[in-house]
Amino acid sequence: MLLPPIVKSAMLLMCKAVFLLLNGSDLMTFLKPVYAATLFLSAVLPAAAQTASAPMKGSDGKEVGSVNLTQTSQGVLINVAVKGLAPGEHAIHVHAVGKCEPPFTSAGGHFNPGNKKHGMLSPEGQHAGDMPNLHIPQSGDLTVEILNVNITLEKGKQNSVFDADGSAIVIHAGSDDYKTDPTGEAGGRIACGAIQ
Ligand SMILES: [Cu+2]
Ligand SMILES: [Zn+2]
Repeated sequence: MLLPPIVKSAMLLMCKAVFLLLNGSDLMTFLKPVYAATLFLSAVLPAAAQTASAPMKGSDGKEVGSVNLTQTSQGVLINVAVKGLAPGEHAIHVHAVGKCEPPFTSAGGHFNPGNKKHGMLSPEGQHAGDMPNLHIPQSGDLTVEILNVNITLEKGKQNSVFDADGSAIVIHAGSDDYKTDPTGEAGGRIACGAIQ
């Protein structure tokens, strides 16, 4: 019983409208089970892919792009689209707090629910929020996709980015050396977006 979400929503809306119009009339005896069945179906049918986003702002408050996150069976697929950044190598991480106030120290350290050390080159690594560097071309604009297998968008899980204080995507002035704990020596924070 696979219905596209648009059909599900339309069915539900129609039933809700009829429910409101005819509530109290004799027809309700017939319609109530239909309404109940529709509610039941909308609860048990598979939901659309879970997504989230992080609008990225520079330290001057200007928008520098956006990050879109999609839950997959293998982890979270992260689409990063930035513009006007300094060309070169820049670290990008998921940080522990969903708060982006310049100079973005408000976002806390790297998202690290597993209590690991920083970096994929560390034997005790890595933080769940650690990811490969972005290579910004001369134009300053870059769109790239990253699969992070260590995080989830599912609330309630130990490695969920939607924990009590949220999480943020942070881009740094320098590159991540993938080994220096706890920051990867990536320098200052040039862009930040709270995941919502
Ligand atoms: Cu970072
Ligand atoms: Zn880290």
